[in-house]
Amino acid sequence: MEILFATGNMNKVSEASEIFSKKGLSVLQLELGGSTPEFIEPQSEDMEEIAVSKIEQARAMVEGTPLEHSAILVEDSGLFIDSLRNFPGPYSSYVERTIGLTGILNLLKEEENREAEFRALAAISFDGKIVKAVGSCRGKIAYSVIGESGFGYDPIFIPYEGDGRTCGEMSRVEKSQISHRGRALKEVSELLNPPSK
Ligand code: ITT
Repeated sequence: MEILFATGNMNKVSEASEIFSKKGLSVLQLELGGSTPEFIEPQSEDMEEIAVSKIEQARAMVEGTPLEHSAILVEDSGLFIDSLRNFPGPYSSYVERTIGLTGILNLLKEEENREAEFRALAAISFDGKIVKAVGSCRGKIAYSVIGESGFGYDPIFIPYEGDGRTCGEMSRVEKSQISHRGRALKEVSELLNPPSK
């Protein structure tokens, strides 16, 4: 079975491919007419609302095309920093594009509490149903940008379940084992294809 991932982020597609391949499922980026469709993300603090809205938009886009009956995956994620009262949270994309990683480090310059959490909500629509799962990963914000792997906030996030390196210093496989997205995608893949008892 093939799953179409409605995302503009190829790093997410690679991470999902890695996880779903273990279930014998392949993941491809959803493309229509040779390009990745643009979604309107509702300004909401509720990740589930954002994910469901993306699924509805994607389903409407594939209607009447050869992809109409394909399974569609969406995922919404963000970085929630304790001392900033969960900022940037649902605004993580915007904040990354505007003030960037150094902007976040500047906001935390005098702050000793570096606790933070990545959260993800993954949802798959297939056969008229939607299955959803959440995942989180706790850690702390580094004092500088370290590492060139991954994407987004990876070079400033040190997961507690790691060995002190940032996610930006980890391989894709290492990150997926403990990451918010790894967990949400693994769970949603199990709901799709429950292990035989
Ligand atoms: P979509 O097209 O799937 O929406 P996106 O990159 O905009 O792709 P999100 O809105 O889910 O994804 O991500 C919100 C922000 O959080 C964005 O700035 C990402 O770079 C960042 N982010 C999400 N997951 C991350 C991860 O695993 N590591 C580092 N940063 C991450």
